[in-house]
Amino acid sequence: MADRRKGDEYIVAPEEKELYKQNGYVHLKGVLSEEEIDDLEKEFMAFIRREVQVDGRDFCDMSADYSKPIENFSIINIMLPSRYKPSLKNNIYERRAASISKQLLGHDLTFDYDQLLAKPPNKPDAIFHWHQDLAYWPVTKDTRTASFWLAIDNSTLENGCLHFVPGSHLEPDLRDHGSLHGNRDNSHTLSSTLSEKDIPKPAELSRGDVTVHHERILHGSGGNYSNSSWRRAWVIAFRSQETVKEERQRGFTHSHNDPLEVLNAVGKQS
Ligand SMILES: O=C(O)CCC(=O)C(=O)O
Repeated sequence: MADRRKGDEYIVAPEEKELYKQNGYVHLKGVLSEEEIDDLEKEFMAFIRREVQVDGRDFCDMSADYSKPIENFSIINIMLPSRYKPSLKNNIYERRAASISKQLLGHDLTFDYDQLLAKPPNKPDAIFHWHQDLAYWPVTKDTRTASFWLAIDNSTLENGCLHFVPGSHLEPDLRDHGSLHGNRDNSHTLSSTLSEKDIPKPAELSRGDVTVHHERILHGSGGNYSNSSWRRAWVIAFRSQETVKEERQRGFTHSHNDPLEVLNAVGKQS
């Protein structure tokens, strides 16, 4: 595996590029070394222990509404860790992800946002509902996205690994999504449903592996049934420079504290 990592680069094979195109996601092994993951894990846990200040709804539970007490969270979701801890900017994961995003989608791709997601053990209700990422974002002219999902723990069926519906990114229209808890002021979470034809595939990952997924692929994950294992993931999304600029002009930063009128305008063209 080490030969695919070359400093800040990670070499993507031609067949992996093809898988991203055809299936809407690709599993890349060993993007981070054990040592590199150890460092990231320490940073991750400082957020979980609330040693880094995160404002308001940027520390939330994606499986519940905003009234749930923090100590009972089932999917701990921390938005924009590198905004709250600027020394995380341009870390080794971000640099390798930048290299991969350029190989998959082109040189104009740039960092858009990052996010930490953790399911503690024994959380069968840690369900991340089916969705397409683009349903969460304003629709811009150029929607190209490489969304990275880095496994901090081995991610398994038991502890609630991601599932993707291969090929769903090729559908011309986004699926219908509804607010899981009535409206965006109760919770950030949107939810869609599978049709009979959808065949989700689990993405079981080893610590240090990533999946990279397309903005239109239908995906979600189940609860954590393990009584010992966390399921922690570090997400970074790369989008085109033009799109990131347009998002910011519209006041959309991926913070869950963005104004409600901005959040309610998602799925609409400017
Ligand atoms: O971690 C999960 O279960 C869901 C993550 C997700 O939806 C994403 O990274 O786009």
